[in-house]
Amino acid sequence: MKTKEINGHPFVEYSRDTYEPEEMAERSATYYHWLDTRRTVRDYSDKPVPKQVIEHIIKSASTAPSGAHKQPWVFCVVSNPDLKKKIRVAAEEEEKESYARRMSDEWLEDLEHLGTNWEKPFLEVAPYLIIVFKKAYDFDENNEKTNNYYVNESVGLASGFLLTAIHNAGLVGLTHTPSPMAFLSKLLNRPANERPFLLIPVGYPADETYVPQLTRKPIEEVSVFYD
Ligand code: IYR
Repeated sequence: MKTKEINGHPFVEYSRDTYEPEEMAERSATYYHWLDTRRTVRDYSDKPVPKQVIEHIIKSASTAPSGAHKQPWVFCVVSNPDLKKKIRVAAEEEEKESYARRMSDEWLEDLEHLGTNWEKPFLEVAPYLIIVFKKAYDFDENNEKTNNYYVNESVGLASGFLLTAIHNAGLVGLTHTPSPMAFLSKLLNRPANERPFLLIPVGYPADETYVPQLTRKPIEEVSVFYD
């Protein structure tokens, strides 16, 4: 392996498989069609999922790029039934208040076609809840505060990687955002530098699962090419 130094830091030579245009076109099309079969699912089976699968999914998420390679994320994995129940009870308490009073009429109307409400049975039924925390700052080996950069972008990317890894495993997930999320810091005993970012139940879909009939925006609507 060829190496060199930049600013006194080690670099290793990198190369990867590349493809001729035809194969590239085929691979990118195949990947798109596969990724397009991912759906947000709210109905879960309680069928167990091997812990090793969850570990691989988290390792995949943690390959995401991050500001200054700080990897400012922590994935809390909850399978303990008592803790799942506590999370469900606390989330539903907040969601009840949100749906009844905190969300605007426009917001509630925008959600109607998704069929969501304050009830969150998946928080108990799904075998795993992955709660993604962002690290607003960190500590070095001397316990001095250190900075993280582009934390939301970084943790958003890692969460995207997490969702594709879940899809790849043949499992389903849901980007759940109970609001406010402070109860998660408390129930999971997280330190002050860690802030809840997303709660993602992971599992098999329920035997009979329905998702809203959605279409995705066509490429013309989501891109601008400057040739
Ligand atoms: N957090 C609530 C409400 C909700 C908000 C949006 I924006 C959604 O896309 C879906 C739901 C809930 O989880 O029900």
